[in-house]
Amino acid sequence: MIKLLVLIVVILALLTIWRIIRVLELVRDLRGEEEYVTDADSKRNGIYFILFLVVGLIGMVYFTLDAKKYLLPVAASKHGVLTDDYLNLNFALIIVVFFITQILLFGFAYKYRHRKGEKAYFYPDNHKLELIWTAVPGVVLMGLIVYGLKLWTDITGPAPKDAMVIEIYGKQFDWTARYAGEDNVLGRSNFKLITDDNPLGVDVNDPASKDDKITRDLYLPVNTPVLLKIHSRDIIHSVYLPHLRAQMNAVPGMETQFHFESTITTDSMRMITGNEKFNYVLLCNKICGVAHYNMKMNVVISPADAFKTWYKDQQWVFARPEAAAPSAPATPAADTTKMAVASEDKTKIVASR
Ligand SMILES: [Cu+2]
Repeated sequence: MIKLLVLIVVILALLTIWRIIRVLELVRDLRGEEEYVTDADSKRNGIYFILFLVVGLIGMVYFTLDAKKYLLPVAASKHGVLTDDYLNLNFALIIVVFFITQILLFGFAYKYRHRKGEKAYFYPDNHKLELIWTAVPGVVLMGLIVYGLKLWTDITGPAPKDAMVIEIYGKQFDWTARYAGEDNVLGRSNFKLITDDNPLGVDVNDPASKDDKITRDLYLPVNTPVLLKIHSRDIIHSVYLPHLRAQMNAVPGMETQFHFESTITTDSMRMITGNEKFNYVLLCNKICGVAHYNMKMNVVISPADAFKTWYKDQQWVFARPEAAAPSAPATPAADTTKMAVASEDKTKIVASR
């Protein structure tokens, strides 16, 4: 409310100044003064331009630095570092061009202000200049685009052969993970097979599904290539791992994928950010309904051995009815794992089998 009032006052003040200037102009007209804009007026306006430039640039630098606190911490994946560097390169170029053009724009407005008796120099064209300021930005932009395309092709290209395969399954409004197990092959799945007991529609007759494990949290071993195979049960969702700089839509009826290699464990990231409660997270980044905001999954990145311990403890092996029903939900392993938000959920799901 206060802000609105301040805004109204500022607008009214500007309007008043404008009216006063208009009145002064009329007075000057009535007096029959010849010089409409004097050299002093031009100089004053020129100085205002310079002031605007200085205040504007200081404000721009201040607010840009201030906004840093809203940015994500350092990228926790190999390709994330490259995309961050690429983004920073773009920003660096934009900032340099911004400073040069703004200083020239306002500096020239001051330098070449109107002076009595001076005539503007007629300078209609200069082919050499025009060629330079067309070709240089063109070449720079082409370079950026070609490098960006190469980066994108590498990121979305085939995953390394040894990448650990994990299915990420989205539905309104949660995520489930299915690890491919020892064979590193996900058993077939089909939406027609979805039941309460088989929420991902896994085909139990496919031998590859025998060792699949379904979990509510996403654990990832650090420094290991991971291939996410992404499915949706109902509508379009989007798998978004902001700290890993990874995002891919989850589209019903088709498989999408994204591969990456994490580089920073949850524990290390807690030290880097100085936030003891830091946790990686997988979010839905498509507005998919009323509980979209709550569609997220805990992600833990741990050293390979801690991951193995956790994985061994996961008891939800699919398509093994002969196996004794898991008695209790697996408790997440050793480190990092106060989160285990999904423990309760897990109990429910396991119990429903
Ligand atoms: Cu969603």
